[in-house]
Amino acid sequence: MYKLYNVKAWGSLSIHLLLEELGVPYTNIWMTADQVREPEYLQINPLGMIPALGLADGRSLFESAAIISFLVAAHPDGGMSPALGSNDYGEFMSLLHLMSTELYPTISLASGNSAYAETSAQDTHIVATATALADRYWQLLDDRLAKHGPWLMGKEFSALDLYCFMLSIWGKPSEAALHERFPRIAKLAAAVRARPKLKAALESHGVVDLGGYGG
Ligand SMILES: N[C@@H](CCC(=O)N[C@@H](CS)C(=O)NCC(=O)O)C(=O)O
Repeated sequence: MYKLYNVKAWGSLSIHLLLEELGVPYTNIWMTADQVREPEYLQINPLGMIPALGLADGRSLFESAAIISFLVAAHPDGGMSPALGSNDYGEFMSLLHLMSTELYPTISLASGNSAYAETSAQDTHIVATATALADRYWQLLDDRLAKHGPWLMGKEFSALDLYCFMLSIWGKPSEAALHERFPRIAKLAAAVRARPKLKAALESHGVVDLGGYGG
């Protein structure tokens, strides 16, 4: 059985929602920020970050996009990605990596979160650059939804939409402000929130309502 190392409204939210959509059994391990920063947790995720996914053989996976790629491949009948190896899957991977390697760090830098806190606090130029880059990526995603929506993979809901939702709740200066500027992201977030399978998990992270994360 999987073990999900989980902090409320942190990067594990997307994995938590994906496990719920897939309907696979897992043990949920709620962590505090302090526990994540304990040296013992480095055995689970050497980066000292959330998320991490423990496997039945004792190993653990880290990096959110890697965990998502693993889960959709390990549970291909779960319907949370296009068919593995198809061109659509290639497109799915491009968008997943755009969000995880470009958008996620720019959001973290712009908000001074996590490993970036010191850099962001010291360098206002970096914060401005990260904010502008994040806007550019949000626009790209919003434009794609306008053209090919309602979901990032068109008519097919997928793990990408859960990931995009997670990033959107961290919108600055608030989630509502992000929604005003990017209306298709707002629509996607509302549609994710309306999915019956996700009700309990969304409640447990305190993100049922717009701005639940504090923005
Ligand atoms: N590249 C990592 C980024 C994960 C990340 O930034 N996680 C943040 C929470 S959203 C974290 O665990 N920060 C550790 C801390 O603030 O101590 C991934 O995609 O998994």
